[in-house]
Amino acid sequence: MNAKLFAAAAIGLLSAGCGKAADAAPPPVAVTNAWCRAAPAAAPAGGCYMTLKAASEDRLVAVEAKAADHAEIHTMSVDGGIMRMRELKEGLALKAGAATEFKPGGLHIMVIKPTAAFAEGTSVTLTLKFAKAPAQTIAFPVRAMATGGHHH
Ligand SMILES: [Cu+2]
Repeated sequence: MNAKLFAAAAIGLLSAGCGKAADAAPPPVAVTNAWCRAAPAAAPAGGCYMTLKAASEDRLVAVEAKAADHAEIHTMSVDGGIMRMRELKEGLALKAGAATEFKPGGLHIMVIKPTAAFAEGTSVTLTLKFAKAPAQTIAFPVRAMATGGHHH
């Protein structure tokens, strides 16, 4: 479905919610491989990653961070040889049954002005909000960049 149509449909459902019993909420979106990348205490922002899989078409609409100013959903792309990040202000569409991977160099959650350092062994609590599926609050363990994979 077209993303804009989908968003409009979701808003329509919300505003039509009074009066009759709501349809049963879809099952929670499966969240796996959640982690945040370790960063120095003075870092102005930190990156967190995960894999999302929704049973039915949905949308990640927002992420909330307790111990930070706020969090944003970002993509990263190479533009003229320069890596650029862009905020997905309308969230991210999730296709039914398809895994969406957030990873360094691609989709990520940007935690802005964290109040505690992203130190290995700690975790970062984020709440994922979806258009249809119930919100989920998850502790993202902090890890150093994975070794053995891609090196810069
Ligand atoms: Cu970012």
